[in-house]
Amino acid sequence: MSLTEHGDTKPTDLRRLVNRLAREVGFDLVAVTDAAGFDADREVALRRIDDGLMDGLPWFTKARVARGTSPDELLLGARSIISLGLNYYPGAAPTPASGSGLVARYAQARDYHRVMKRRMRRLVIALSEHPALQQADQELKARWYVDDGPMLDRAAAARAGLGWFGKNGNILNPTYGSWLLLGQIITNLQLEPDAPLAKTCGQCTRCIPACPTDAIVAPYVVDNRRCISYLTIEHKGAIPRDLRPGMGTWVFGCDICQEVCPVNRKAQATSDPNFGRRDLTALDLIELLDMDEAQFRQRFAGTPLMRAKRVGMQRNACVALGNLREVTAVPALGRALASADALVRQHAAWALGQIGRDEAMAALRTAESAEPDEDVRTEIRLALTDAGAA
Ligand code: B12
Ligand code: SF4
Ligand code: SF4
Repeated sequence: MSLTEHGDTKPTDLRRLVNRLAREVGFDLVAVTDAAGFDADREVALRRIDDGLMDGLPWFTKARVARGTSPDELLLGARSIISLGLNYYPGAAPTPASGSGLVARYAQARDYHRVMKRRMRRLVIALSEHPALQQADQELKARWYVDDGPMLDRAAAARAGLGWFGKNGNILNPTYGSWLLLGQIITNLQLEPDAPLAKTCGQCTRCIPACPTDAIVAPYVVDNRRCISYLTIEHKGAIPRDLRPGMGTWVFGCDICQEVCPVNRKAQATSDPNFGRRDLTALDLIELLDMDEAQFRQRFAGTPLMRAKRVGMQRNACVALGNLREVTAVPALGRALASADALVRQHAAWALGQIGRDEAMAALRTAESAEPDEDVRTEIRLALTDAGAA
């Protein structure tokens, strides 16, 4: 007997069950779409790769897009996709102390992959153990993905009607705005699908000019290489000099295109204790710059910040300090010029160049003669020119 032919497992009954269980395990939103291929989204994603807009993410390959937009390749016999949303909005935060580095709200939290995957697993187990399904005498098949899987999470959420595509690329929901993390369960269950929402951004374009690095190159199109989120988290090397000033004091991710979004004004704050960690709202940049590996791990283990690694975070701290241009940061940046990591030395040099002043020039000149790395030496020379001009 098929799962849908049994009296207690009609698509509508199952839908109610899925909705109830999803909320019980801790999701704020649940919607369903069928398991047809995401053909139009696949074409868009492949074109983005061809246009170089996904450059910098070597794992975002055409093969991955092809697989991720073909649910039946991910799960044999796939019939439905349960799209899940988790509200992470911590509410209005106190204004960070001057001299702090900003962390995107989604990362002021425990690692959400773990949080969401655990809940999805509980949901699948609860479903499979439910008497309604057990009577149907058919094995429930399911696979679940959050972020790091090949699926296009936003395309699935949009088709399921969980939200709509904003011009900043994010999925917006009338209740939670865009402060949502997304995940999917692909299953062999035949579930009543939802319709996509009929909402759009209308005439609003506010997020596009608000992006300080001009990463939203057209409505719905983000150039990965220019996005602060990419630059601070995923990018491993030197940050292009022309993008550094636009990064302001963001040291992990960026929320600007969401902060300016009018849909987010009425967003409900979460009560989930995994999110809204006040100790991660704004980081002391000098403390971050002075951390050794053990201190870094002790402070950030189990949080998304680990992804950028200590060296990446210290690089970002240098950029933020350069943008703040406070002379009080010169001693710490001087110490960073002696870091074992060339990447940190390179960005410390840039920061000192932005601050200017005699103290910064002196630190740069001392470092120049002893610097073994050619890239860092070049950066020091450019910084001395910047500092002179400042
Ligand atoms: C790679 C990636 C990034 C990259 C590249 C971003 C990008 N634009 O692709 C970087 C590192 C920059 C990034 C940044 C962020 N990310 Co990210 N990221 C991803 C990831 C892993 C893949 C995204 C992807 O497939 N991109 C490919 C392109 C083609 O997809 P797309 O941008 O959605 O494109 C669609 C639209 O353009 C639409 N479209 C095209 N034309 C038109 C026209 C109209 C009229 C309409 C309506 C739609 C439309 O069709 C396209 C295909 O579906 C997903 C997780 C996942 N597995 O899906 C998370 C994900 C998208 N990221 C997420 C988050 C939270 C963020 C940040 C907010 C984090 C932060 N605060 O720093 C920023 C937001 C930046 C931004 N404005 O987009 C969430 C989004 C949640 C939400 N509510 O939408 C996701 C889904 C992770 C998750 N599981 O929760 N991210
Ligand atoms: S996350 Fe920041 S850098 Fe990226 S598109 Fe939005 S405003 Fe621009
Ligand atoms: S700021 Fe305006 S255009 Fe941008 S996502 Fe929000 S509603 Fe859409």
